[in-house]
Amino acid sequence: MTDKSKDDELLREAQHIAQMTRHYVIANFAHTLEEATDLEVYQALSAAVREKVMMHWTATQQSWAKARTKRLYYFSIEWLPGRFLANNVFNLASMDLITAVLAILKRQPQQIISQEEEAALGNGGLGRLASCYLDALATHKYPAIGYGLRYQFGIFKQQIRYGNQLETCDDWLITEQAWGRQNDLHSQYVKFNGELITNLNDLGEEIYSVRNSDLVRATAFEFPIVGYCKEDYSAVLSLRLFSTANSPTNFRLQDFNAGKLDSASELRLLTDVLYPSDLTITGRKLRLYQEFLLASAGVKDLVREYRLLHGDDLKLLSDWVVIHINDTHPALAIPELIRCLMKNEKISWDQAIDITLMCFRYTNHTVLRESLEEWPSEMIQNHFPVHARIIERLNQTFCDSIRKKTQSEEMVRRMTIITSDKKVKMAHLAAAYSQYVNGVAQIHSDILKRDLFADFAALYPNRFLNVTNGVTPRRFVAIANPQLSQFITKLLGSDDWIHNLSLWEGLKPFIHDRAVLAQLMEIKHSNKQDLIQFIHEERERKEGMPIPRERISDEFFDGNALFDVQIKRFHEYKRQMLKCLHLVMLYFEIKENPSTERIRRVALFAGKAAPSYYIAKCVIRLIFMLARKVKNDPIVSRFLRIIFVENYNVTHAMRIVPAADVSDQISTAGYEASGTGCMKLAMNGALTIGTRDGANIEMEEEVKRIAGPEFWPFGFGASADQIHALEKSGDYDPIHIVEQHPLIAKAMHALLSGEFAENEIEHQTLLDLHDNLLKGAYSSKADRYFVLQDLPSYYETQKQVEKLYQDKEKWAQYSLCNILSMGKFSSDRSVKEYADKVWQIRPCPLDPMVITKIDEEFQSSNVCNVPLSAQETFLKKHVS
Ligand code: 26V
Repeated sequence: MTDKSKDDELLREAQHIAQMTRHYVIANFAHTLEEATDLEVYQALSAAVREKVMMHWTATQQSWAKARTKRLYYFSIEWLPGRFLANNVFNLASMDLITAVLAILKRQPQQIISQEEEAALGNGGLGRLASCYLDALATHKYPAIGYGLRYQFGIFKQQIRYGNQLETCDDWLITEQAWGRQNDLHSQYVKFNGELITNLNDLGEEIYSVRNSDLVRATAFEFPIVGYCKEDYSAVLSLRLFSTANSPTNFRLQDFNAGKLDSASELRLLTDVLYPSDLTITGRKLRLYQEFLLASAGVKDLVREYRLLHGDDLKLLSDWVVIHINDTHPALAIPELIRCLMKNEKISWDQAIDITLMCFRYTNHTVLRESLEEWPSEMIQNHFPVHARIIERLNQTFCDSIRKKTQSEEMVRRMTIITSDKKVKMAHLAAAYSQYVNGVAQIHSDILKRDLFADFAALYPNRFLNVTNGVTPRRFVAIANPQLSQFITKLLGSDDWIHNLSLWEGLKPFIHDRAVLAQLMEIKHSNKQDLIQFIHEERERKEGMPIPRERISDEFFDGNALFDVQIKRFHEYKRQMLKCLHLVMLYFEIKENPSTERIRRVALFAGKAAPSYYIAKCVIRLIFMLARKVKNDPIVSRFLRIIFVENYNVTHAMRIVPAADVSDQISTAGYEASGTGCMKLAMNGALTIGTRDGANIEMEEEVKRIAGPEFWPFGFGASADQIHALEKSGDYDPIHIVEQHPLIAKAMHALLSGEFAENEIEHQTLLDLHDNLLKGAYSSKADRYFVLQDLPSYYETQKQVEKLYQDKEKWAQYSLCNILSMGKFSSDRSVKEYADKVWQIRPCPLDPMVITKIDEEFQSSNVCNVPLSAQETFLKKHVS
């Protein structure tokens, strides 16, 4: 197609969607377009786009049913899909379409798109990864379904008041939902509580059921996940989220009548809140209920779907079904599947175990001991007696097999699913009954085999794999950074990279092209301006009054500075504290030598701390104090600014990432399983200052392999092995480091003296941070995460950063070399690896006959199908 006819087609489609939008504004809101609010236009436009999505969705589901292919069921208790409208339009057509539609409707695209509350149904990396994978699965037409929970309140909204993190409710459902809709075909009843009943089946084996249980209705809501596809029909997958909120069945009227209000609503509230922590959850009944709800409703739904497609013989389940559990949170799906299988009289215990083992796969996402789930078996017994009994038997069977294999009681003791103090180790349950177990970066997978699953790996060496994480280049490059995308497309002569990121290597010939490098820096500068604009708008919205743009712009040196960003959850192991101490050191350095030539730097932080994580909240408060100090200092503020962007979420990431020059990936080596922000930032041209941890290691390998060794210049700090050795020896003494480095001593002393504090509470915060590093708090050791150990080398490496940044052209060259080496970190590569090595599933194209039939049926009944001649008249009138 020529450019001209492409443009014509785009305009025609834009006109059609604009027409539908007008129609929906009147039909749904009783407003004409002129009267309609931005929210109404957003809703109506979503409804119009949704029609096309629905056609593709129908075509996908019918094609896959017809082809009878094996399907992936991806269970995750967290999902972070981000806003849908723009993503769906981009993946179906192009961003230009939305721009054209809104030009016809005379509305500002950003104003309309930002009406959508993002579905923030996760804490961080694990939830966002699941969403990146669903995007890639859809793009490459893999038959897959996502299961999760539809929390009424997602992760809390974060506000910073005088340095305090305040958490408020994320009421994302307050407006009518444009994308997620109830679909009762998939709703399920799930049984909680009650008494165990044991019977024998036809084979004379025990089967279990329950009496006097609570019947809970899990209502299914479905979100369409649209794959990227330009030439053809996009595949559209379902993200199926269960909720207990809407069903009247879940209300206990008798309890209400007896005045027991809490108990009356208990079941309706199960899916009210996402647990806002990725640390420990000790003995929270509600959390266990949520996990069970997801596991049971999901398994029941997939078994129902299987019967529909393949009949009642569940022995063949693993030919058609693969179940992935994203961390251990959905691991109760294992006993739930056993229960479903054994209900069928012809399946024995041993067969049920074989089938289950063939169906399940498990990804581990953390080595932090406190994040590994253990549930008291008494709790499982009290609420899920059938599953408790099945887990007991699973443990028995598993321990017997270990005993047989090793003749070692010690091995049995170490590998048992139920410990001697009666805790169920969910990681052991998942590892014992999954065909494959994987970590999320090579180093993490190695550590799993060495530590957490050492015994398992010794006995089942083929079970353990690595699949390094990846992120979607659609959302995080093509949509978030349109200028860079267009530039890359122009250089490569094609936009195929959007679904095949390895093509980026083709940018190599440009690394010495001065015009290209200059343009790359211009794009970065323009993205910084966009970020400033965005923050300005957010700030105005928050304060409810106009703020002079210059004031915000000035906080960012008008974008004429190095943007050094650390954006991620606040955790001690992620070491935001390390970056803070570096900023304190810079502060003193500048104060002492104000006349030294140096670069200007904006240090930008964003991220949430778990509400109960005291030290993490102290670090946020420290950032607030430092930002204030620097801003008010006439000398230091000439070179340094510190910014905290509140309420970090997917939408914010999409704004900050394209503007970053430096990406801080500074975890204690061995602790960050992979990290994914590191990939997004590097794809958008930021240079990584990072420890040799998680995916950083593989990013380094790729940059060195593809671009050359000099292009990964800012690695620093102790390796995972060195940290491991320090931990084992117990020799680490942070005070020794302070004594050796006068500037570090000065920074630490500033915490003690309260130099950055303006009141007693602030001073106490600084003291607590100081003591956490030098004395240790509660039962933990001083500086558990080796912040001071790596500070000198971070400080030196940041000097290298400053030096390189002085040579803008060279910096641009490094940036381009990093970009072009990131092909491996696309979620498309990860998903293909999973499909081949872990899931054994294949892409399944949409069936042309199905498409034709749906197209015809849809077009013949489409009320907004305006005749071509009328379209053209309309076009002439409205688009100049
Ligand atoms: C643990 C728990 C414990 C119980 C309470 C609720 C809860 C919620 C989540 C978690 C596990 C969080 C694990 C996680 O998010 N890990 C991150 O996964 C990313 C994707 O693989 C990876 O890039 C990050 O390095 C890893 O920290």
